[in-house]
Amino acid sequence: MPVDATKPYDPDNIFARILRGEIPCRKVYEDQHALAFHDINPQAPEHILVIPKGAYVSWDDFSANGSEAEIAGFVRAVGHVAREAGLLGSGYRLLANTGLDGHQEVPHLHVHIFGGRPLGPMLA
Ligand code: IU
Repeated sequence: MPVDATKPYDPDNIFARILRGEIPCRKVYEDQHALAFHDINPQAPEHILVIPKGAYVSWDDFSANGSEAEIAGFVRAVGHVAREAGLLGSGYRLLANTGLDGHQEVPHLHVHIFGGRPLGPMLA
């Protein structure tokens, strides 16, 4: 079920629990600002989620309330993960589903990295 991204952050959402180590994930990368792990239900040969370590519901929340260091660190982490996954040559797609119409299911900001096959035109 999609979530309302204007609601306050829920500290018990599944990605918050992954960040606290309460639930395992297949980790790809971690630094001070970000954690990246394989999506549990991959939609492409490479399907990685990158999440900020701070408590942000959406890109909107993050861009409005995140510090410069958090934002820069997160953006750099997304690029680093895509590069380390070897996707630069063939290309890839970044996606951040947001709120009800965006069909965001987990209310902690996450960027999907899809790659490893031709992805076709953007879905609307
Ligand atoms: P969305 O952007 O919020 O719609 O997508 C949430 C993604 O999180 C989706 O691709 C799920 O497969 C993925 N996911 C996960 O990797 N691990 C989990 O425990 C849960 C969801 I719940």
